[in-house]
Amino acid sequence: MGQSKRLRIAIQKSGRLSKESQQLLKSCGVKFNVNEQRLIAHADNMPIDLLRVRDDDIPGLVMDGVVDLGIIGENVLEEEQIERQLAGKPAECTKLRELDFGSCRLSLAVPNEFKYKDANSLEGLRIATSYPNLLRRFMQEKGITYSDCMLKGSVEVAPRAGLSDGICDLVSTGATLEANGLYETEVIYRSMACIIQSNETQPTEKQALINKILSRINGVIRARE
Ligand code: PRT
Ligand code: ZN
Repeated sequence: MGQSKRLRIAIQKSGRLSKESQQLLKSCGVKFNVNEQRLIAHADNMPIDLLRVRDDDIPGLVMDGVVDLGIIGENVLEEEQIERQLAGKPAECTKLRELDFGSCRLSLAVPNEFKYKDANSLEGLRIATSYPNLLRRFMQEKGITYSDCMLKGSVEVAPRAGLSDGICDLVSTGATLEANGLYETEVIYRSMACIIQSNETQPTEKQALINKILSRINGVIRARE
């Protein structure tokens, strides 16, 4: 395959980060049109290709050096990093900076009728989550044993469906928890979107383009503050 001369940036295809990721790059002067059917969008005015993928795939693509940059939630980045470390896969990349969108927190939550004192109240119980590694790290630090119930979606309905006693899920407004008769008891991780770079050594020109994009991102975010 060889290294591409064009800068490859992975962004979320569709979801909570996709519009703002595209908007940020457009604000940096990268001109492109997205065709919903296509994985790749080529920029017209710079040697940049955008790869539009599932957010979960972005950290791995960057850590394996398949793409040069990625825009991703810190929650997904950190979860994947732990997963890869455990699997002995490349797990390094460089966080260039946090961005000004995608804010959320990964929290523990339990049913309204649950009498929660502190994290020890979860001892021996089952917790549903899409973030087993971040959950394990938190529970190990607290010395709490628990079982997990791995769900990629619909985590918030697990307690009512009898699948778990509590959940560990992303929260932004708290409306989803409330609608499902749950309350937040503990924030275990705070997250924003961020831009990451692969640790592969880049040819001078490509690195210069990365520096240019980064300095424009800094300017765009400063102007929005
Ligand atoms: O298809 P793909 O795999 O790419 O997307 P996805 O469905 O895995 O992710 P997506 O688009 O839902 O979220 C992408 C990223 O957005 C997350 O990894 C976070 O970094 C960030 N983000 C910010 C959020 C939220 N806020 C958020 N509220 N991701 C998910 N949620 C969900 C949460 O899981 C829960 O279902 O929204 C619900 C809670 O929201 P509130 O406002 O009711 O509290
Ligand atoms: Zn995802």
